[in-house]
Amino acid sequence: MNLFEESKKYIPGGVNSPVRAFGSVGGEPVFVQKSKGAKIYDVNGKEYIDYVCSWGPMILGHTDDDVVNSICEQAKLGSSFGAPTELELRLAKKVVELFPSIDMVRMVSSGTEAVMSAIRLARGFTKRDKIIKFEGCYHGHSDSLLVKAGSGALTFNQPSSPGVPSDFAKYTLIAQYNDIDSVKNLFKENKNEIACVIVEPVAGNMGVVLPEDNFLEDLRKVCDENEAILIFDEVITGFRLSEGGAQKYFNVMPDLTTLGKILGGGLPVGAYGGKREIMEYVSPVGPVYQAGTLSGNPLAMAAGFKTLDKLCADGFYSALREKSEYLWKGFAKNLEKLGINFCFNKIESMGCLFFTNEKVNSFSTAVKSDTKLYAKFFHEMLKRGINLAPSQFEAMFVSAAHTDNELDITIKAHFESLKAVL
Ligand code: KE4
Repeated sequence: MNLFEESKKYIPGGVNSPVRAFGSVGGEPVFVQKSKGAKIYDVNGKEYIDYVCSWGPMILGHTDDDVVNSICEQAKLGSSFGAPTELELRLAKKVVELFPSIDMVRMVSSGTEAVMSAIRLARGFTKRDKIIKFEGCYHGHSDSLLVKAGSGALTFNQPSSPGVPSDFAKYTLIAQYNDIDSVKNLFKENKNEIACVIVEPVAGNMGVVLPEDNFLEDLRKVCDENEAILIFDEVITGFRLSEGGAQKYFNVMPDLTTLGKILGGGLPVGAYGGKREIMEYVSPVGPVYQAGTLSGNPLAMAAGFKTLDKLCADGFYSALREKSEYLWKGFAKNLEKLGINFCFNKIESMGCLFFTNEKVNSFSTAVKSDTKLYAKFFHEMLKRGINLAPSQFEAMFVSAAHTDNELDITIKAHFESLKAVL
């Protein structure tokens, strides 16, 4: 039976998240059956060295023994109670300990839910309706944020989704990443009407685009000047760039932070947190309502806590950085040997090869990439057993489980694949 054909009869596009459908790279998606360390195995037993890492969460590598044991132990005690548990308190305290700007945190079940809640909170707290996001940044699929979004929305060339009433989308103002003047102009044109600015401190959904020239510091300043809330969407960068995310890495403090992915260690978890004064505006303490049947789910709390516990071990990030730099250097040597000057953006253990010779530091430069050439490269790498994101506008991730040998195999495959497509 062709699983994809069969799935398409029961699940829209045969997938539970659009970007998995290989829509922009063509061909049939790999159906994964199991995983271990840096490897995933498809239903035919073919193995791949994985750099999707479930879109970020698997920073320890797949099926980490300690994380699996934590989940199994907790499963025997109960998977969901709909009541407070010590597990969620323990994880909340860990997040507060690790994230300098977070005094309090609320657990939810996805990054989308975290962002949706943080936006509602910012609007409720400031009593303003408008928000600023950046073209090409993706913050999940809640209505306010599906305007000029990145990730799958960009991949399928549907950055603004049907189904979002224009009356609603008009409250979402669009600025350009790394262009602080585009933000200042919006504040000037919408005086005292903007509740918040939401930004990916490192953009990971238009490929990887790094903040430049004090962009984050300037955002902090312009939000202070306009008494607007600065939200760092750290669903990708949280626990990825450092144990305290991008805000610790760049030492720029937002008012609210959204988290997900790594926080759940592979189970569904999102979270939003920040200054006590703002967070106490959330029900049941304050008037802004937000709730969730499986929020703080015991299994997810157990997986998340064990994951954070392990990435806080001495030397975790320096070892991960070393692995990542080794891979990035291998890629750079390949490009040099082949006389290619494509733009490769990277920071710590996340990176992206843009199929364009231009420096990519904005949405407009990112979309100049040759997505057809990326698609060919993607399949050449897949053929060689390397699993990359099936879209030019995503990031690749290195995990603590990638061995030197697997990195060498990847560097070799990268050279051969580029040679084959160019
Ligand atoms: P989820 O609702 O998918 O857990 O999180 C939404 C989200 C929020 N913020 C950022 C910065 C994100 O990157 C995401 C989700 N990321 C995409 C891939 N870049 C998820 C992959 C998918 O949609 O299948």
